Amino acid sequence: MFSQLADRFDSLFRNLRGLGKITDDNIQHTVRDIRRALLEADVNYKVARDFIERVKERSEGTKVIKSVKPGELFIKIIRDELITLLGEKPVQLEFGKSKPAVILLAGLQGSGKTTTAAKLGNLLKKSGKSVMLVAADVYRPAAIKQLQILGKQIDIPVYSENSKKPVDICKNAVKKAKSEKIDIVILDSAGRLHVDNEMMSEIKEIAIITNPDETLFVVDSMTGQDAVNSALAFSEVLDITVTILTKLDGDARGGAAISITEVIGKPIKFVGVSEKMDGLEQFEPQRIIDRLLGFGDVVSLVEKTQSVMDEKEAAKLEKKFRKNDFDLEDFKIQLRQLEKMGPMEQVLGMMPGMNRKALKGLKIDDRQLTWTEAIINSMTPWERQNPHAINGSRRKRIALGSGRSVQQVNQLLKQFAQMKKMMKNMGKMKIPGLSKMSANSINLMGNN
Ligand SMILES: Nc1nc2c(ncn2[C@@H]2O[C@H](COP(=O)(O)OP(=O)(O)OP(=O)(O)O)[C@@H](O)[C@H]2O)c(=O)[nH]1
Ligand SMILES: [Mg+2]
Repeated sequence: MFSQLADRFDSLFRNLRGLGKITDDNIQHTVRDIRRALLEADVNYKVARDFIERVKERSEGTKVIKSVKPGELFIKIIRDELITLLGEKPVQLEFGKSKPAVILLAGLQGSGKTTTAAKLGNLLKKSGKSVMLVAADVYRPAAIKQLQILGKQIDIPVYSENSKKPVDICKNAVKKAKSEKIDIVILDSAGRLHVDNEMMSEIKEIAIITNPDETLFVVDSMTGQDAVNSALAFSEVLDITVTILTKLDGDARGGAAISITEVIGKPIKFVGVSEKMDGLEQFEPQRIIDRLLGFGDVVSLVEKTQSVMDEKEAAKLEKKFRKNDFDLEDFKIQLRQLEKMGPMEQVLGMMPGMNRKALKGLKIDDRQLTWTEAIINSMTPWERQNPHAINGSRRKRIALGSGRSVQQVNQLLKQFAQMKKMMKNMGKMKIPGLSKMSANSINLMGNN
């Protein structure tokens, strides 16, 4: 997510941390670097300009403060301003009293409306609401079918008609939902190029007729500066309430999307992080920014860990860790849990202080988990408890049994030994236990 910006901030902050004091010179220097980073990430130039103005103003005010760590103070200012830019708190969708509540999705062609409609339906359904999806795109031949397939996957009814009039379809759908006492209706509109006046007036009419509780502007985070223009065009005809950024999983820049918040003055509510039906996350500015700035995302990490890890098991492992009698059997258990947490790069990205450059160098291959597990599986219980005592012939046997090379077995054992050494020191640190454990295991797998 925003990986290019994150990289830039990474090196910027490394320099800042060493600052002895804040001077005009280094303020100039830093804001220039920030500006460049923002522009390269496709942040709208006006937004970037205003942003650095604010940072500059505030950092000038701190020149006189005798801070212990001036660099950290500077970093804090940047963080605060980014939070101001993206919003302090996550926003909530608001539904009026009358049922059904109506959600209208609008956005450019291919921005992800249909997928998001289904993902959102899925999310709302999980929160206990009854949902109806409405196929109001009668222009693209396969559009209705697409929504029907998604609806089936998540077991949500899809309303469609043979009619060629989206406005009528939406009106009828809301009526039907009302008679069936459905809580929420999600209208999937046709994709449009904003130059297309006819379609723009159509969506306007849909909005007038259905009077949506929420009008969501869906935008592909990979679109460049044009995203800002289309956001403006849509906000002229529609009363957009929140923005949804899609395809953040594939995005390296995303700056244009950041700019939208500022330009149309509407917060981001959700982000799409995969094509799958569970790939819609609540947008939480502070967390995203902390991740962006390399502070890690301990909250998400801990939540993720908790969701897959048995608490008792975790406590047991942690204890072993502290006592440093963690063996390869324990390690295997932990690998399984790591596997459940999702792609390794995502997990790693949440760790505080995780150097992104190093992360890139690692070339994390999720198959490593399986391979490492295969090697451990080929060991006898005694070998798992006494990895230091595994001799040459045993190594050969393990390699054969697991289908990996002797070299890979050697590497695993060597790194496990290193990890145990490291653990002695880590035991004294106060990072939430689990993330620490994971950090170790990943270290171990990286070069396997
Ligand atoms: N990786 C990823 N792909 C996404 C995401 N959201 C949507 N997509 C993909 O983007 C493509 C377009 O998505 P649609 O939902 O069809 O977009 P749309 O806005 O409905 O398109 P039109 O109806 O043609 O305007 C599809 O291949 C989706 O699977 C996301 O968050 N991540
Ligand atoms: Mg669509």
